[in-house]
Amino acid sequence: MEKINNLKKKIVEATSIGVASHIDPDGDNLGSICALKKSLEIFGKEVFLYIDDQIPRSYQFLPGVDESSEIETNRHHDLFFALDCADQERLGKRVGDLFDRAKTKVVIDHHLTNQGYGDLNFIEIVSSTGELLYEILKQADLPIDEKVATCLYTAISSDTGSFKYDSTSSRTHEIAADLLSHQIDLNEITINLYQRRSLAKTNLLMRAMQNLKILEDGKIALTRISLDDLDKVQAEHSDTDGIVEFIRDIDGVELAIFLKDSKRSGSKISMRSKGDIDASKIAVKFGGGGHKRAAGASFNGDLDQCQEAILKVVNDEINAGNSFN
Ligand SMILES: [Mn+2]
Repeated sequence: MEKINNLKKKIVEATSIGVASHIDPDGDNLGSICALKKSLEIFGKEVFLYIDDQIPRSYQFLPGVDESSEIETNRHHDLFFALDCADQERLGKRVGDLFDRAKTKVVIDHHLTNQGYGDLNFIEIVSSTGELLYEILKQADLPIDEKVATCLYTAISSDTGSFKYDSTSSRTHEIAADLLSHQIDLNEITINLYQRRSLAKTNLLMRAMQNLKILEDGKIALTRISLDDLDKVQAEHSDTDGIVEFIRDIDGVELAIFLKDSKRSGSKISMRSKGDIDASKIAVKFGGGGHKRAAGASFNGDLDQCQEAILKVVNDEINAGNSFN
């Protein structure tokens, strides 16, 4: 509680507050930053929101997500929040510089691998940053209105796979129940998050299915999408979201691996698991992280090299008798 009181004091004293997304922002990240921005604004604070990347279409409905500020290199904030961001590099260079210059840096996150790079660190292993932020807003007696509730519900729903992952606790549902009581439009959230797949994304999914490999007696599913694939169906980078879950859901698959060309250079690995396999153990071997059921990493090499490397690690695990039997 002392940490919460300290945070509240910093908020009360601050004249200028920054709240930033990480690069490749997802629903938990965007929902959490928009929720915090709105709540602090209702509390009477001036808040600068920084989203230095594209906002996926599914999250463009979030209240306040369109109110992000230009990054001005000479701006200083009294208080700066990094949410759902496991390490400072993930803020990107420009936002990272703003973070560095802030008087007090606050980190709110639910990633196990977060070392706590802020002055005030709130790191707890719960379903989502949205869930953790809800607890903090409540404890700090900061306002939650319909808009804040919409953002928090979106954050939690998206990061729990619509309340399906193991990380979903009875507390997660209690929080969701309270958020629903704020008259949020659940149908609007459901349609935006789960029921508006574009035709381009659908075509991309078909390409991913053409690249699908089923290995190890059906326990491993692997597929990949190159920049060329994206081009051919005129899909956006964020349109690859959902592919890894789609192949995870194949009967008998215990580990789903999705590889794609990174926006910048190299490749990206996303994994999902069901059953006993801990995907984060494999991700850590590539310098990445995450959770048992959802993990990822970056790879310095092209898709062929990436595929070879990850299959070797998975094979070693199998030969060592770990995870798979
Ligand atoms: Mn998250």
